[in-house]
Amino acid sequence: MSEKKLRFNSKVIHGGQSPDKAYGAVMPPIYQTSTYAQTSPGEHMGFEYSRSANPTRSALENSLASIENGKYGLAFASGLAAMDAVIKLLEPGDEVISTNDLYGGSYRLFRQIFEKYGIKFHFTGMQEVGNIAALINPKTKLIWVETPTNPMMNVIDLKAVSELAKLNKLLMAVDNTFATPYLQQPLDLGADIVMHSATKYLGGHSDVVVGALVVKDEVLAEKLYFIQNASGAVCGPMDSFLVLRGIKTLHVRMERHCENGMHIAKFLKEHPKIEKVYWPGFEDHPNHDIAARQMNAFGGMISFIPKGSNFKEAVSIVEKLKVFTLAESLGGVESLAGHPASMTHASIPKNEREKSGVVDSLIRLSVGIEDVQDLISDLEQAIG
Ligand code: P1T
Repeated sequence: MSEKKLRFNSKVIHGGQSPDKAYGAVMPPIYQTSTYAQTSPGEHMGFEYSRSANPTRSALENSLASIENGKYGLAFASGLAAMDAVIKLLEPGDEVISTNDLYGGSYRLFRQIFEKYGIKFHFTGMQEVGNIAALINPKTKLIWVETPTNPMMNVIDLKAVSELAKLNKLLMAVDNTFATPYLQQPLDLGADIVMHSATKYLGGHSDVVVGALVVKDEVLAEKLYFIQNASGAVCGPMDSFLVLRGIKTLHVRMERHCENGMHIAKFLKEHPKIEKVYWPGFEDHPNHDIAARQMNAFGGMISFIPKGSNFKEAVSIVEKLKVFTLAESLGGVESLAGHPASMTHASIPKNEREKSGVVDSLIRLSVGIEDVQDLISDLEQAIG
């Protein structure tokens, strides 16, 4: 059956894959090699040097392209390395419009690395597409979207943003880390580039740091491949293997992440000591309609604020958790809790971060796939 006809739950297993050419291995071997023998200069079996290409990484890149409904996948050493490659498409003087509520490391990359090279970044609440339109000028080249946002769980209308991008001939990139292609497929909604921290749900087991890009356009793919090879922040063969293995269970893991996430979000919302819960599945979430339209379910990421809480009290809750692990990162099978103001978003100046809602009392949960009753009991004892 042609690959195009496969449904998502089959693509995660078979998409872009074929048995290894040497011995028919069903899983691609970990080609732990830097180089490949040549019979004469330039005569080889398709691989020359593992920065340029490696068979295990190619297997992952083909899988990524398939599950995101793209044509070309590129795997990097981290999510930030993948983002770095996208920004390197730009020239000094170019401008980027980005979500104002995004992963702290993405903000740091933009402001502290690329601004030095003359690229200007604007940050705005993209839930209002008009806010983006107001910032577009002749220097604008790229719209960088993260949805749902980390950690405020705002949802941005990808179709509306892509229409705006096309009208103004701008590139549009979407960080699809929180949703994964199981929940939303940005290329189908008009985005040019999908980016992942594959460290998270795609890998799914908190055992690698990997990044990914997927595109449909051949010219754009060539430009990104040039940067991947010329800058060199590639994903290694062992990590490629681990992410590829993770992707094969993405659909079953995501189903449970979403189900557990819904139960935890409802539990927190009804809890008398909780002030506010940020989860796009609630009908009173300001972007619920868009989320219901562009996502297949609402995911396992939740942020919340305990009532009358401050920095110290929020920290004391996360310290008391026993089944949830207090840690950076998200998207693994195990539940994690984080305190964005002092952890993932500490690199954003306090006044900037608070403007988008990342206050000192905010707690972020990555709901894993454990028994949900154990997770609820853990939150109950920590909240008190
Ligand atoms: O950590 P790395 O693989 O380089 O990916 C960076 C990144 C990019 N985009 C989003 C939405 C992310 O959440 C991340 C990494 N985030 C965390 C480590 C975190 O705990 O939020």
